[in-house]
Amino acid sequence: MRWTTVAVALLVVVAGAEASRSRAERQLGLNRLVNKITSPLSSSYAELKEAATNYDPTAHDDHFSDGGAAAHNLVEEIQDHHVLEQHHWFSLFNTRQREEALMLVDVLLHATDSDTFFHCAAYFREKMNEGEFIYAIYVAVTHSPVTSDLILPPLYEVTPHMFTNSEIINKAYTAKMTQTPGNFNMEFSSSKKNPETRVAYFGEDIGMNSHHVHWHMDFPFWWHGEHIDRKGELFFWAHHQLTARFDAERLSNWLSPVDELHWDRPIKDGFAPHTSYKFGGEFPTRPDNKAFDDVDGVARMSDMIITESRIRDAIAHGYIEKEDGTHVNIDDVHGIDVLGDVIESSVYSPNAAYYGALHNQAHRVLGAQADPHGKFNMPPGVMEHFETATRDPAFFRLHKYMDNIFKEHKDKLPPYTKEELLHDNIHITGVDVTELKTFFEDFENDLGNALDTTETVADVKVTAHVARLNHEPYTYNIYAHADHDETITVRVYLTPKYDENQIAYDMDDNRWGTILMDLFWVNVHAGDNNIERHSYDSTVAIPDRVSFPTLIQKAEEAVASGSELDLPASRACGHPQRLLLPKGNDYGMDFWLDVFISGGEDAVHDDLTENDHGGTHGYCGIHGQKYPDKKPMGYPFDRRIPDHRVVKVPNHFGRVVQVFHDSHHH
Ligand SMILES: [Cu+2]
Repeated sequence: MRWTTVAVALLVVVAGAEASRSRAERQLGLNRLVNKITSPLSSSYAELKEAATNYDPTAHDDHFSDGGAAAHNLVEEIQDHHVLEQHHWFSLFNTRQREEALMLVDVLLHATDSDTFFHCAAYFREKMNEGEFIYAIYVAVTHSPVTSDLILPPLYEVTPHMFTNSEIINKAYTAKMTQTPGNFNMEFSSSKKNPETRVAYFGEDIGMNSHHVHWHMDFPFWWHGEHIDRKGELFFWAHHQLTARFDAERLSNWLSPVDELHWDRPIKDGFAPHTSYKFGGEFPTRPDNKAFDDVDGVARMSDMIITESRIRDAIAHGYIEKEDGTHVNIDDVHGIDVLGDVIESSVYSPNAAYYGALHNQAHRVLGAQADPHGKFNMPPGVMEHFETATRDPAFFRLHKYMDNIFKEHKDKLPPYTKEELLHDNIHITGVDVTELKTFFEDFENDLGNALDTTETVADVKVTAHVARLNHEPYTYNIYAHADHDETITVRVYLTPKYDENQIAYDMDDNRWGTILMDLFWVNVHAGDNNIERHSYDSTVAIPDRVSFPTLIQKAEEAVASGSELDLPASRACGHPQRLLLPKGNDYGMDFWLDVFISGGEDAVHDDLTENDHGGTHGYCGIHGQKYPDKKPMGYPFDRRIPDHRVVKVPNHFGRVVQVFHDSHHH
């Protein structure tokens, strides 16, 4: 009797392996795997529960592209009790914890069908640390062809502790204990006495945090899989844009642009995160004017200074010295890509032993300043997680510091000449834009996953709401005369016109603060053209994420009724559409709006006029393909402009626009 049941179950598993799962079924599987991550899989998830208990990852070697090697390896590590316990914090910057998470990534990325993917995930979910599991499955879903059409549930609703103030989490617990639903107002972490609070809506925006963590999942520094195009340059560019955008937000809030960090001077701004790990206690707090301490087991401050000077030496020399002593030239358009790999540093760095890992070490050093010698057993700081790092003002200081190193390299390159910038088929005669207006609105997110689940206590609805920046949709019209039909490359930039003292920036001063608003390809015909473009078409931004409760409901309904999942696939990497337009002010903040058109030969793919390749290539490239624009990211404002006349080509049009802020919005 018993044996028959086992045999039937085996048959079901084997039969299941041959049938491919619909998108709705796979989405449902993903939702269930990441739902309530700190509790065991719900017994109502029969198939996953069964796999968690009875699936044997080492018995399916032909379902893995590596012959099951990664699965055998991980199972062995678990059997030998080498892996991190559950209910413990996880940080990607912790070397051993990262190794474990990557072992699971390895298993999942080698799974060749969805059954193997989901059964393995269910099996390891119950045996590995929850943080490692979430990181691994998010990265695997991002990169595996088996799951590439799925929607990743928003991390702020999967691991709410990383995004939500402890005060709110405590209220959520009380709500469940007393079985009273609640919707709680979340404040920013500092008081109004701290000028940095004026821009906390940017650094603490959960959509921005989500973009940042997903950027690093699309482009992991440890990535050794298929080559990712211009990964180092994208590291520079995505963070450069965060820096430029943060400075613009500061200017509209009467703050001066961010000052860079110095290893030999105190960290001016402290930070109290008001956030706790689900397991591991509170995120450490750093007071104002903390002098840097060496961090045991990570780096001495003198190491940081040496690493920096080796990189700056390389920039001055114009080459990177590889491990074998040969040179990689960086005094050209590809130099930025190499330098990005070096500074991050990623697996692509030509000589990490010599040039170190400036960015990653800096994150760790900053994160550990509250307890540099481990005397107080503090868990990692907010700087040691990509989803929490931008909350800390030190994040932007650190990135300004690295951004200035990149600038040192870009400033060494020769300025573009008029001949290089001129595209004589196009003459832009004007640019119109509808009203540009920002406002704050209330946003609600679900906290259900913050709470523990048992079969005996019912869940109650708990949500948080928080003020977030948004803007009215806008449209611009670019009027361009063409001599002949052509596909053209259009770049749209926005740059603050005045500094914090209301002194107009010189073009060469503010070009580094230029914000990419859109990058697209369009066909023009001989004669006059009106190129109309909407804010929501921008290839820089993604729309609001589908909430986790909605995602769960839609997938369950679709599977139950045997219909398709009626949600479009969408990338998780992308600047939030809401934050596309920097905040204005009551009187209208002046920005330069620059439109720069070049020829279709800058397009890397042939179909860019009708295919946006996932929508968010501006800061996130195209997944699995080449970055669509052949020109350096930020072109033509990436180089010095010693003579304004050079950029005054007919295919460039600059005008001043005002961005208003409606402080009385509803
Ligand atoms: Cu980052």
